Amino acid sequence: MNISPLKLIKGVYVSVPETSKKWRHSHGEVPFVRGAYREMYQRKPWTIRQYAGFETALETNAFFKRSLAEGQTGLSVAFDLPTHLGFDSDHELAQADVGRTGVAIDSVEDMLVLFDGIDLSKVSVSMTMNGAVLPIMACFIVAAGEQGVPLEQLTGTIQNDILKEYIARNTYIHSPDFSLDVVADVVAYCADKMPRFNSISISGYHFQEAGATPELELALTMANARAYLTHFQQRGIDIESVAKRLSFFFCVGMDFYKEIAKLRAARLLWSELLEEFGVQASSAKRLKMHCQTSGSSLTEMSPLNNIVRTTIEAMAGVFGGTQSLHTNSYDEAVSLPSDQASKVALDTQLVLLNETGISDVVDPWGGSYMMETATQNIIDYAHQIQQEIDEQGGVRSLVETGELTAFIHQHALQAAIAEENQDKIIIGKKSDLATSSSATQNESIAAFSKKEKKTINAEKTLSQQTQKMARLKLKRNNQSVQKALDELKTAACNKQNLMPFVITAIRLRATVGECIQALTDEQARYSKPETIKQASFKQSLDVKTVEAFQILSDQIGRKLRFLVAKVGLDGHDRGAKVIVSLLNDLEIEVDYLPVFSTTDDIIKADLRQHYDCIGLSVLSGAQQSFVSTLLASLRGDCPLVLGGVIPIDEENLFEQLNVDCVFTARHSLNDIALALYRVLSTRLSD
Ligand code: SCA
Ligand code: 5AD
Repeated sequence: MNISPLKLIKGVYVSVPETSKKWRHSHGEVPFVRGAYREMYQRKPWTIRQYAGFETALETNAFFKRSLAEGQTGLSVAFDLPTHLGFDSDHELAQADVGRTGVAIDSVEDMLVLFDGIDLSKVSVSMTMNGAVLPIMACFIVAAGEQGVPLEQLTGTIQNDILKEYIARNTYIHSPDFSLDVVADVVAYCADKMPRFNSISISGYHFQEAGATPELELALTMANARAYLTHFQQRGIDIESVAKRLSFFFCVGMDFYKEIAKLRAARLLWSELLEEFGVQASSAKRLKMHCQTSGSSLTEMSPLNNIVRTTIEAMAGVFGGTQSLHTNSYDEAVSLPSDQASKVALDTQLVLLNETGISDVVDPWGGSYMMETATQNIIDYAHQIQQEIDEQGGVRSLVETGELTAFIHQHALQAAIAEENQDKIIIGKKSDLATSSSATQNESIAAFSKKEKKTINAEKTLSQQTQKMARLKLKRNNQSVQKALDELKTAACNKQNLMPFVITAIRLRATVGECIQALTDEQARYSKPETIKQASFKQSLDVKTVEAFQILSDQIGRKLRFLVAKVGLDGHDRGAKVIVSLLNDLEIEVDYLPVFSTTDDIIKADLRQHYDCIGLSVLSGAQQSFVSTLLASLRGDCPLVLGGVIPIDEENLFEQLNVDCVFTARHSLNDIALALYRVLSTRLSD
């Protein structure tokens, strides 16, 4: 793929494109550019839907109730990584990650606690679940049933968007073919039994977080939407009957005008796409979206500035006509939201809604020369990307080759270069290791993060979940569970809709992990090919550092050898891959262990290669556990550096553990290169 980002929006615009005259009256009507509904927020404000989840269902339930009492109007569940990947909390690969980046759900018993005292016939619930979508949907359905809420009354959304998992987010379990059938099973089941439930949330958010520009985010989301429709059609699903419940999810970043234009363009593209698929009813062609402000736009330094960023992004979401919105917390780059930060994030929406008058006008940017031109440009760009994807064999094949992932990563590299060269300025993002003012600033973030940072009690969560599962297994009828799981396996072999089988198993108290295990027994877990594009950071790097590496390598008479590893279940690999590209530019030989590697994999790789340095990337908060395990078995003379979301107040701890350097988003590439050089030159001269 080789299309450059759009060069929008600078200069004076003197006219609107002809096409935009056609959508002048499109608020509430095809092609919906000006809004999904005629009266928009005057009739119903957007849903304030903050994404949240941590530790056990009990803790998250209390948080949900508090948020609803404080003015939130919908719920959104963040599951922990083991749940995403279909591992029960007692699985050995799950241990470090239980309850860390979301709530741990092992069985319907947890789901019952999660919604205890929350009336599921009244509150709509979004669940960000993709890999383990079958057992999680089943837990929700069974829990609602046991709460006395009939299926047809349930409102909410299941993310159920597996294509973007392969492309960017990495919580997939099965092969693409198998997974697409699972997506279709859920969509068909919901259309049949849960008419008020949105059966998919086709997501672009994660593309932008992984590096895509807003226009690329939209183009890829629409390409995925087309791939789903094609697949549903092949499966014999009537598109007309499911279209109304296919919803969307976008990121709103800091490129203000472009983000508004993107959301307007999205509605036209979807209505156009459904027409192509023969959908008749105009209400089915209405694109409904959730938006979330951009996590990756926020900085670790000067965290209060993030409130400003999030407010601006939220405004773009509202100007763009979103139906539902999450505003990120200002401590994003340090930890999960603290209580205070989540309150500010929620209040940001309440202020916009109640104090500003912004929601009084439908599509306030409509008719602006600039906005109409930008909207048309983005529509054209999306068509161009679709054409290129088609020419290269379509989304499904580009997912399998890793080409789309690589294309997004190329944009991430361009962004990293722009930041390094200061072509793109982000206020207070980088700390220059050499200057004393940054030392003062580091102290102030350390103080900030110590005082307010949310801490996860991972050990307690793990032990409570493990005990709860042991009790569940004692109480249930293990024979019936086994029978239900066997039937699930058979249904999978016969390509039946798996939803009813999983619901039966979950009702009998099978665990999430057992249901996934039944499926992976038939077909092993999928691992995707890794392709990492090469940037050229060289022009941005300090010549002296580049030369110093060269001299070091000449001195030892060979190239330096590094291992970069993503450890644990955390799928965020944007940063790790940028580092691989940086090391390549420094003429270092790099091996990359992709997402889901274990500390054992690292030790084994090092036994074979004897690396000059190992870099570990962790964004899930589980760094202490991984570092301790790794250091217990790693060669003492091998330098270890750590990167990711590492709170600054933990740095001393890692120093004591003999971690050579800790890097986070506040470090520039030049800082990282220089620090690595210092580590290596000291170690190699020892
Ligand atoms: C709304 N309605 C209106 C109206 N506005 N009717 C007339 N005039 C108006 N102006 C009606 C709708 O038709 C609907 O009724 C009902 O009111 C509810 O409104 P809604 O607009 O559908 O709102 P909501 O229920 O909130 O649904 C929004 C949406 C849904 C459709 C987008 O899919 C959703 O809530 N998505 C959230 C997804 C989410 O939270 N994802 C988090 C991802 P009917 O239903 O009768 O039509 S977090 C993530 O992935 C983070 C990253 C990570 O990696 O972890
Ligand atoms: N609770 C609250 N917000 C979360 N995010 C991710 N996990 C959680 C959670 N458990 C938010 C962060 C992140 C984005 C993808 O979602 O803002 O950047």
